[in-house]
Order: sequence, then C-alpha cells, then structure tokens
Amino acid sequence: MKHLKMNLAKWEFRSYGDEEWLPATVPGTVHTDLLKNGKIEDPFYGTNEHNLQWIDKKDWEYQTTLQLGEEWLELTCTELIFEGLDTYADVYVNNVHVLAADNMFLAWRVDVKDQLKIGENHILVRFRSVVKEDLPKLERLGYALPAPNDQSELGGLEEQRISVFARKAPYHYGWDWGPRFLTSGIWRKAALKGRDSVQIIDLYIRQNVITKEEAQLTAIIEVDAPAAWQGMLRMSADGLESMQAVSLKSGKQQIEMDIVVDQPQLWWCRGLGEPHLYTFQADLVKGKEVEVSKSVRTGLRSIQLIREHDAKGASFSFVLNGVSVFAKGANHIPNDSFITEVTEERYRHEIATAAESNMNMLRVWGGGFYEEEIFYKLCDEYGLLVWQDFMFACSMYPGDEAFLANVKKEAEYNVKRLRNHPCIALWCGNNEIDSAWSQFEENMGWGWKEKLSAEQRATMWADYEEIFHRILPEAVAAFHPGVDYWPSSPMRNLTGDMNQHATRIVGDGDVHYWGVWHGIEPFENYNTKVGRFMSEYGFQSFPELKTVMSYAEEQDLELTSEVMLAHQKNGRGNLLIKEYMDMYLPQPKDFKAFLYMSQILQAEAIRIAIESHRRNKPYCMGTLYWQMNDCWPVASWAGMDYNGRWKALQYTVRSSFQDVLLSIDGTDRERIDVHVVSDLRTAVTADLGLKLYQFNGSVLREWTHPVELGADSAAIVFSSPVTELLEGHGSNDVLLEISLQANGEMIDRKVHYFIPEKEIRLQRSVINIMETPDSGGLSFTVTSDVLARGVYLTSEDEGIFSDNYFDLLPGQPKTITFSERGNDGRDWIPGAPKGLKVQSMVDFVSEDLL
Ligand code: BMA
Repeated sequence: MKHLKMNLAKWEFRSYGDEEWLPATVPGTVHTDLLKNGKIEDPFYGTNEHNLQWIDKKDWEYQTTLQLGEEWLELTCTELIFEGLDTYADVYVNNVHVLAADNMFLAWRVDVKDQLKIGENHILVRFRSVVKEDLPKLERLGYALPAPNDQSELGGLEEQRISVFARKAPYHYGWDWGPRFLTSGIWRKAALKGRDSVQIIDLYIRQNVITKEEAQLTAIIEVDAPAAWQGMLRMSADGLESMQAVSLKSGKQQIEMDIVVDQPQLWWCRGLGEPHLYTFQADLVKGKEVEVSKSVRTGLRSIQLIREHDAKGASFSFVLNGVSVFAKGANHIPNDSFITEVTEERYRHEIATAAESNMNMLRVWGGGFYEEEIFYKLCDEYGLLVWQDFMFACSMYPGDEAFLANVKKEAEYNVKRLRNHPCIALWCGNNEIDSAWSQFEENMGWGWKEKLSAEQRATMWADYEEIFHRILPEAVAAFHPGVDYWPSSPMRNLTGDMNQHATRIVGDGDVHYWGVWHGIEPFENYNTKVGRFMSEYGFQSFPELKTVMSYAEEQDLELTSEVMLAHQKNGRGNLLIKEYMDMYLPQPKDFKAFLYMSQILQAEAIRIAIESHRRNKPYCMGTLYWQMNDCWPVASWAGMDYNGRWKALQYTVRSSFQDVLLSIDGTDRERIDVHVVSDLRTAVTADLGLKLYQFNGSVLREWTHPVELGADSAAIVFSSPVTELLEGHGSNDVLLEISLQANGEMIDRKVHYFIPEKEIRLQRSVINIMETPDSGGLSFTVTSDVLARGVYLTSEDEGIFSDNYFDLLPGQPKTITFSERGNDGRDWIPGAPKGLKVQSMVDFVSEDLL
C-alpha cells in the first residue's frame, strides 16, 4: 500500500515562440511572472494598465522537469493534478498531449502513468490567449451578448465583448472598480500523486436534520479502488466513533454511513452564539491497519432562506437553527486582480475586519471567482455566513452544448468543494441578470433591444433558463441539499417592477438599491427606499493619501488627471463624488483634503442606509453594502482599501452593525425620532441619556428616559418636535448627544445636529493628544478646545484605532487605543502607534469657510 506525492512548484515560462525561458512562480499568473522578472512595470501604477494589454493577445508556456525514481512505476495509478488552470490550456507530458482545459473554475486530474518514465520527465502547459480563442466564437454567433461591465475596448477590442464565452473570472475583463488584466497561468497548486491502493476522493457530511437535541447526518464517502477491496469504514468525530463493514469493487464508487450526534454543539453565526466546529474523519481499515483516511471540519446547523408572502410582498430572510438572523455585512470581491498574490494573512485581515465590524454575512459576488479554501475556513471559524453566487454577472451567456456541459461540471465541482463549510447559507445563480433582462425587455436598460431580433432574444432567454433555472439549481439540490438556491440577485419582482440598480423599491425579495449613487438621488432616500433584504447599495470614496501615492505622483493629484481617471472605473465616478460633496459637505481646500472628505461623505451615506435598513426590521431582514474590499488601489465603493487600510466607512460600519444600535432620524428637521434596534436574543433594560450642548461644550439641558428593549426588536424609544427640544436655543450652535446605557455600560452614543452638516460652523481647534500615564504608549486621551468634527487619527503603522473620524466636544476627553494589523496569526495586536498624528475637518476645508 503506497501513496506518493510530489508538489510541482518549480516552473519556467515564456511567450510561445520565444527562445528564452524565465523563472516562474506557481501558483501564479503570467502578469506577476513578467513583473517579477522585470519585464513589465507595476501594473497598478499610474496608467500602466493601458500598456499591458498586449499580454493577453499572446500564448504562454510553462514547463517543469521532474525526476522520478523506481518507486513511481510500481504504482497502479499516477495522477497529474492541477487545482486550477487559467484558462484554455493544453498539457503535455513527455510531449504527449494529456489534457485540454477550458474552465478556470475546475480542478483537473489525469492519469499519466503511461506517459511517465524513470528519470527525467517533462511537463509543458501551453495557455492559449482567451482573446484569440473567443473572438471567433463571437463571430460565429453573429451578434453580441450583452455584457456592459466587460471593458474589452480597453484591450483594443472595440464592441467585441468576449468575456461571456470563457469560464474565467468575469472581473478579469474589467469592472466598474477593477482594471482589465486577462491573466493566464497555473493559478492553483499542481502536483503529481501516485498510489496503488484505495483512495478517498471526497468526504461529505450531509446534514439531514439538525436540532438542539440531535444531529442526523450521513457521511458520504467517494472512493476509488484499483481492485476489489474488503475492510471496515470507521467514522469518528470528537469522541464519537462508528464502524461498518465495506466491500468495494474496482473503480469509483460511493459509500454512506448514517451518524447521529446527540445534543450537538451547533454552529452559530456571530451575535447568535459560538461557531462550533467538529472534525469528522473517515478511515478505511484493514485488520489493524488504516489504509487511507480523510477528514473534514464542519459545523452542524440548519439554514433556510424564508420567503413568506404577506400583505406587502414576500419576505427574504435567513433562519439559522430556527432563529431569524438579521444579516449584516458586505459584498466581497476578489482581493486582487492577480488572485495568487493574496496571502493567507490578507484573507485573515479581511475576515478579521468583517468580524471586528460586527458583520455576520459576506456575499461572494458573482463577477469574481469561487473563493479559496482559506476564505471559507475563516468564515466558518469567525461565524460569518456566506451568500455564495455562482460566477455569472451582468451578462447574457451562450447556450451551446459545450458551454452548458462546462457550466454543469463547474457547478458540481464547486458545490462539492464548498459544501462542508457551515458558513455557506445560500447559493445564488448570478448577479443582476434576471432584473437586467426584465429592464431590457421593457427597453429600460442595456439599450440592446433594437440590436437583437425577436428570435435572438428568445434564444438568449432560453439559454438563461437552462443555466439558472435548471443546471445550477439541480447541482445544488443534488450535491448540497439543505441549502437554498436563489436564481439571481435581485430577482425581478412579481408585480412587473424592476430593480436592477433600482430607484424604485418593491416589497419582494432582495434589492440592489442604487438610486443613491448611480441614480444621483439624495442620501435621504435611503430612509424610504427600503426593501425586504438590501443585498447591494453603495457609495464611493477615494482611498487615503498613502494608498493614492502608491499609484500617483504629486502632479497627478487632481480629480480629473489621467492617472486619477485611470483609477476610477465608474465613468463619471470622480465627478459624482464631487457633486454629492457639494450637496452635503463644506468645500475641501485641495485634492488631498478631497480624499479625506470623500471618506467622510461615503461613511455618512452608508451610515444612513444601514441605520434605516436596521430600523425597518423585521420588514427588512438584511443589509449588505457594496463593497467590502478592493482588488487594486482605486477610488471605489469599498470600506477597506486594497492595502487593507480602513476608510472612514469601516469605522462607521463597525458601529452601525453593533448588536444594539441607537439611531436618530431627524430627516424632516421638524422633529426627531430616536430608534433603538436590538439583535440580542434577550430583552434589555436601559437608560436613554439626552444632553443638549452648545458647541462650546456647555450643557444646556440634560435628562434621561428609561427604555425597555425587547429581544430582537426595532422601536422608536423617544420622539419630540425639535422646537420642544431646543427650548428656545438656536439650532445653529447646539447639538444633542444621545446615549444608551445599561448596567453602567455605554452601549451606543450618537450626536445629532439640527442643521445640515454643510452649514455647521467649523472653528479652528487645538486638539491635544496625550499618552495615558503608565500605558506604555498603548492608550491616549484626545481633547479639543472647541467642537472638532471628523477627528482623524493617523499612524505610520498599519492598524486600526478604537475609534476614528469622530466628533469631539470640548470638555469631553476621549480615550483611544491602537491595534496593529496582526501578521502572526492574531488579528489585532495592541500597539503604540508610531508617528501618531491628529487632524480634524477644519484642517481640510477651504480657508474662506473659516
Ligand atoms: C452592482 C454590482 C457590481 C457593480 C456595482 C457598482 O451592480 O453587482 O456589478 O460593481 O453594482 O456599480
């Protein structure tokens, strides 16, 4: 009984037809290999993206040689395994063609025993240009398939959108936050594996019925046996053990064993409990000897998407272990244009940020890729639910037999790969295609209708239905029963209204509300345009100066410079930020100030949205803003930039997603309503403290209200006409501080101004920052002599502050700590911030406003 494994990590590469081979990194991409060899400049710098479009027009080759000893030849099977090839690839072993790959999202295994020899062996992988491969497909089809985010024109392909033909990450073709880099390469691990005995290919712990009392499971074990085999199957999990006799025939087959776990420790998402994980192990045992084993970590839980029709439409809410979950989170996109650059540390930083920001759900959006194992592992461990899209976005896809067969394989492979992760809460067919099509049908979006005949349209829709109403749901039902499928986010609603980039809102299903931003509606509309589950909405900002300076020079620091426009992928995005800023904030004094102000603006927009969504619980049962992260340094909707630096938004999100939220709605200026939202499962008795301050810090009025917060509730706990609150004081230099306290602890605190932010008079302030005695530089007290808005702390170190971008009142010192970004497996490490600096809004506004 023998198993041998050799990782294939030492490769060379070249452009097909070139003489010279250069060292390559595997897993990796052509772009990053060219960069590491000094053949191209930093793709993210300046406008370099535009000069690097030649790379995808070429074919590329990767080769490796390996020495095999005698022992390899005694094996019954030797497989060459590629966990991922991007995308059209031919593989040759000792000059024999052994594999033709055509889907980035699949793993490939091929038995190459007959091609191998003792001594030196040669493996060559030739990647064909996706451009050259797919242009003829477009030509053959004879008409273009809608794919509005595809930036093929950047690659010199005017009106030739080819992204829909390749099963390759859609965002590689460019998106409205991402550059166009059509990578190719061996992007996941490659290995040679040999054996002469039974192999466990897959172990799935199917969760049949999960209750507090009992978990009824079935272990499904896929095995491949070189010959008939008899022995025992032993399943164990944290102290439990059961055995069963098995008799295998030669070839691939499946064996099953039912398992019951009494009084299981369930897996919970953040806020509802501990994300307990079990390790299940399957051993095939002969006599006393374990011939082969496989283990998986999984959590026991039931998860459902509830769609109940009611007077207002139909609900959309997740129920975990019988408990309704208000989903709080964001949309995740790939962390890099070059996926293989994302280290485990970067994944950990993203997930730790989500957890620190009090999220309980991330949506893996359909224009990226099915994420790496580590992403889901971390979500399992941190108790983050994952809404998982299949990788289709904003486009119509071909429906020829080969394409559909490819999609089917992709769906089955990825569902099987991810199904043991308890974090997976939903499989969703695609991003925005259903709603876009309905707009298209009504000639409202896309503007393609005239270009297509009725017959072409009918074919397109039939192909759509084949993929999203048949192939994908069938894969989920067959391989991951117990997790729901939703065809498209969002679905067009049943009343015939549409909501892709909706400006109108309907009471059915999930909603992408883009009235604010794309529709240029005012922020206040977030208060009224609330759906049953807000799966997308967002507002852009610039990254901080340090990040901007990684791609720009001083002379580029201007809103419409070539470089700033190259790092803004949403057409008029930069000007839109300015337009909104003119509406809501004082004028920044220069471009550097504009960066800071854009973050304040973004944070304010999303704060309003999140609070409004949460106030509308249980009508609305989820809020996922667009977007969590970036794939390169860019102006975008992200809360955390490419370097993992928190924008103002991330701090706001952390506070807006707290279990108990205090939210002041003063939209109509005549009155204020104070809401408290609690996601806790128990009731809380608290005190609402109200303090009316003059901007100079003197207290004008102060009073408290007892409040009873029901478990899992949202309610108005205080309301008053503004005139009554002010008791004759002017609204211009007065603010209301509202705090919520329970058991002597501050749960939340909010400051309310009675005039629009833009009109708040800013005064030059002296802000002091003093190290707390005996804290070893780990704690600071910040004070100001006048009201300071948007107090902004920075450090040379990478990390986060206990608070940032906050308003500070005179006489109200604030204690601040700093946590370094953990690079040793810990998330955050208390640190003494080097080069600590403090500024506030007054330092960024135009002189003539002071
Ligand atoms: C939604 C997303 C993305 C896009 C974002 C911002 O449509 O699904 O396609 O990046 O809005 O426009």
